Amino acid sequence: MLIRIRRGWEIPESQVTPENCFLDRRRLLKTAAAGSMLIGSAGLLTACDDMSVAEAAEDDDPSAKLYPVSRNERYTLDRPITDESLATSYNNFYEFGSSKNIAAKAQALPIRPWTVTFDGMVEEPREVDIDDLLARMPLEERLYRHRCVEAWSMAVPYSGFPMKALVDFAKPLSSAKYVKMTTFLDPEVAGGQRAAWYPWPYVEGLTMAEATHELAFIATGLYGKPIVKQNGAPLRLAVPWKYGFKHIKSIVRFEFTDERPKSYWEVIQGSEYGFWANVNPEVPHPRWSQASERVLGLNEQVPTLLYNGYAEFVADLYKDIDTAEERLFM
Ligand SMILES: Nc1nc2c(c(=O)[nH]1)N[C@H]1C(S)=C(S)[C@@H](COP(=O)(O)O)O[C@H]1N2
Ligand SMILES: [Mo]
Repeated sequence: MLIRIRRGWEIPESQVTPENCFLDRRRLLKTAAAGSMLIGSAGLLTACDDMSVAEAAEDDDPSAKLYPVSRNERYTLDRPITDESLATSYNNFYEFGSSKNIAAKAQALPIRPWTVTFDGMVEEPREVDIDDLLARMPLEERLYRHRCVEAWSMAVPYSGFPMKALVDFAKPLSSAKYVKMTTFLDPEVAGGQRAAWYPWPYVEGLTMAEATHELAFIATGLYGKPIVKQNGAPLRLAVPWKYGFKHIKSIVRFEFTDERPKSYWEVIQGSEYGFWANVNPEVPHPRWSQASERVLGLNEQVPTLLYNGYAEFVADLYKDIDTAEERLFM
């Protein structure tokens, strides 16, 4: 018998599923196309009918046919899913500017063809086309909380695959200690990259233990569709126990190394944005408290949880690290 113990932060699934019109509608359309439609669908369609723009855009994306994918129920939320319109219009993506309002500018990013490079300490370096990679990876959907270091948060359904599958595919040498990830560099399409005082391209890093942890996820979809450009198409990182700036977008390279990479924000201001960046309500940012967060859409302040609520999954990763030496929460 399978006994599942509900963790402290979990709530009944019924409180999050009503947001899932996007899935219901897509299933409905597929059923209709197959000719087995029952009456009553018109009302359902109207109820969930706010996605025509996104649907038009996905017609051009060769990965659109892969989604939606089935949800992995292991990862649950303690709050409703954030509205898709909010999660795709309130973004941090400095390549396209330092405001939250970069979605329109991000549409200039060409996402096909898109080549991902695996190199550094690997058996053999290789370059892979994103659609070939997607075809080889085990796609699933996960509901994850996202906590920005700026003390706002949301809850989103990512589709994608465990980063462990990607690491296995890359075949790193046993001497590799870190994976360094790099965002595209193209100042012609990304106006922010013309600002020479930022250390472009955006870089992030994880230890091998973090990268192969079950929660580390490569998101290639969002709300049951290919991930949109402003959220980091065609592939971005999701490590929900860490602050949002670790979630590097539009990745072109995974390099395996035995040297700890210095990440983009660490170069800009290392005293405020460190390598580890694990969420901890008791460790304030030098300029503000991290004790609570503003939940986007609810406009409600809720207490922030240790490791963003994922302590039961990840605390063990850090048990042997000397906190006098390493700032795990900054
Ligand atoms: N390449 C790149 N990745 C990035 C950023 C960025 O500016 N450039 N911003 C980060 C920050 S601070 C956050 S909070 C998240 C925001 O992701 P979202 O827009 O999908 O919510 O992306 C992260 N990834
Ligand atoms: Mo962030």
